[in-house]
Amino acid sequence: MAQENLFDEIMGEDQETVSQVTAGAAPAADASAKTAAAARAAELRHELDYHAYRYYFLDAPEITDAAFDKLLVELQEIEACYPDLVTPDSYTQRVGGGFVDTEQFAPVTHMARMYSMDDAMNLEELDEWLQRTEDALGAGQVTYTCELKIDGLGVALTYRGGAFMRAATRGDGTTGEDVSLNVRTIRDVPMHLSAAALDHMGADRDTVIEVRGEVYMPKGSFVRLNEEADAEGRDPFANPRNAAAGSLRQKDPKITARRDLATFLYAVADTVPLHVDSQHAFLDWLRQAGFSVNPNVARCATPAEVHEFCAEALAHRGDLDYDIDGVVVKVDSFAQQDELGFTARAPRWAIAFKFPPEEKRTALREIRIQVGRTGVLTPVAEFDPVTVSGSTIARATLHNIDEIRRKDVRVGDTIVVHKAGDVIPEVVGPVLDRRPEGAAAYEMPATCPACGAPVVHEEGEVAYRCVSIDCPAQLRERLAHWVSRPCMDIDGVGTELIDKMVEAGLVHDVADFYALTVDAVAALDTGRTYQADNKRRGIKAGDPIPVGSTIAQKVVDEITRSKGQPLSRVLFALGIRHVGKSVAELIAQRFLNLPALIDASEEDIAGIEGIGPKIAASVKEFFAVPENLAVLERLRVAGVTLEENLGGADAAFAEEAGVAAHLTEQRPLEGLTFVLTGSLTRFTRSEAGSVLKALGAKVTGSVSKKTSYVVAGEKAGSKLAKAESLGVPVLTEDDLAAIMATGHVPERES
Ligand code: 3BA
Repeated sequence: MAQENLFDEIMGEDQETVSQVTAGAAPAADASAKTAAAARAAELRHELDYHAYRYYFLDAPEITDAAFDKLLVELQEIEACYPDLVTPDSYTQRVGGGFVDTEQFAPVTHMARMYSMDDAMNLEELDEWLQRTEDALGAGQVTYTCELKIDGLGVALTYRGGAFMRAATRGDGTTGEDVSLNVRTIRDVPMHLSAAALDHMGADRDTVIEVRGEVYMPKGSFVRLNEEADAEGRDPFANPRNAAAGSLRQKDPKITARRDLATFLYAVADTVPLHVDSQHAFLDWLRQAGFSVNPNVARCATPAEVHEFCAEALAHRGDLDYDIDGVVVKVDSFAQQDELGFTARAPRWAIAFKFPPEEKRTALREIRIQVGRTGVLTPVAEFDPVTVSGSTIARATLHNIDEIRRKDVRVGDTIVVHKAGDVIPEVVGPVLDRRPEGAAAYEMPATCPACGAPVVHEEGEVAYRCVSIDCPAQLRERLAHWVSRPCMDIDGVGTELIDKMVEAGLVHDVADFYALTVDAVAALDTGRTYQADNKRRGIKAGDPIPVGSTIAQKVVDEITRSKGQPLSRVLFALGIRHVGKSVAELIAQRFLNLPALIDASEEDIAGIEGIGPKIAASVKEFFAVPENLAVLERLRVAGVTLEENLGGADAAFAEEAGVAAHLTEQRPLEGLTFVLTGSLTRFTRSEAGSVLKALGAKVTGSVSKKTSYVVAGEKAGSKLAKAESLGVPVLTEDDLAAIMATGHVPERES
């Protein structure tokens, strides 16, 4: 269908080109020309709205794509000449920035609270709610509106005088995030509400309404998006809901525009001005106004009819092109809704009947053992691929032997799988009456499947461990952890390449990454082979394909770049037991550099707020191992930053703090060492530290003879005293501000 591309074209780059070409015409305009332009712009907007409405809602376009485009280009040209004629609701603004009232992702307070809904997890709980409702309002006196529960993201759309003004996520129900720029690109969101619907509510140009609903990604679009991700080597989304969330959170609305999101609306902040008296009449009003409203709605006069609707919905769940996770049952009459009112978190007049998570049967082929970076053996169920809740799964962790025994799953079993929280693949259990004869209970291996070393199972612990120090599987996981995004963030080095590096004997520990040469990486084979001969290059089909110098150069560049990562990331990347990302940050912020941390006592470490004795002991233990210290020394020699708060983040922060770019380039404080103490009023110590480092200074935690300056804020204590006793010059916060402005430490007559 040709028209499918209609809005893609509108949302392409062309729009900016048009504005640039015509922008120069503005000064020539006089007042009467502007009045005429304004009138024409209004006319064009009206026409565009009308044709978009015919196209999207009536599915009966009257004009061709090209004709629509022509109208749009004309409007764009007018708006380019008279930027103040641009309105946020203009169809020309479906992509792009520069809006008056909206700032992407800024907090938005909803007109009225967006409540939650109480859940009924099974039919019994649904019946309890129905019973309670009938008791309160009179048996047989209640009509219910049943809606499908769309598994999307709650949003609120605000219109002023019938024109789109803003969109926000639900957030915590009181405050959400401004997602106007992204929502504007969703094709079924009307930029103007129909005149009929506005008339019905007696709206004038100042009337504000806030309608609510769900943004979702159709399953088909989700599958296409993931195929694309696969082809481009990006991580796929786990499910349509995550894909929709990711798309809505895009910084670049052009990307959102290509994501094919859609909406269903079902609520409003304030029903009073609408002149409707029931949920079903309200849904009609929404439809008339131009919103997408889910067509699968039923009015049910009895609890039995509600049951029937739920059964139907469950049966047809798989036929829909969007995910649903239940049915929402609402008391239809607004008067009766008012009678029931709200609890602290949810209306009493509505209930979400949640479907049990979708389950599938499949065959358990193998229980494979994964060796983690600390040597823990984790059993993983490998089963025939099945599609569950919109995506294909083929494996799920079984966590540990206790879990396997509890579930009693055996290789060869027919098993039931589902997605926990609709996301994480999980084995529910075996289908016992289909168990093949002779299927044996699973036992953990006695030796490590990766290195053959004996497996240790400590009394009272569930974990089985490979304690070999040169287990290749542990090494691989440790190396993979080192390069991962939250650690050293070395892009382009994945487990496959790591395996090749280890196999080739290039990498035995994390420090070896920093000795890799482009030539050595380029010569590694990718594990793939050439499909055809290439005489000129002396290649025969079946020859292994090497990594090649282009990719090798990128890999080496990335590794070099990672030397600038701060100490906190290094600490996390080292894989010290009990040291996760946030613990690593606390430690790094306290000691600021590695020597200080190595020198620290267990008590010093345990003295950090948020860090207990178990962690402190583990850290000390790590630094007590000579091999670990040797690796750290090699990292230092290679040039890895073993200090906190260095690198790009500092320059970025300095820029934000108003430090001139040429200063961060010149690094005028190179060679100077600063210590910050006491509390500053204009910035935090860590912010001030960032700026000083961006200017080339070293910032440390303790005062010594080598300290060039101490910056003392309010309530500076022992460090100030020490500076004075050593004769280290002391600066004030004002001096710091002067340094930020000039790059120089102010001269002082003493
Ligand atoms: N109806 C979600 N809340 C819904 C208006 C109430 C409500 C929902 C609904 C509170 C769906 C909670 C978040 C929220 C707008 C508050 C629906 C769906 N009705 N059909 C009763 O399809 N997911 N969610 N959204 N206000």
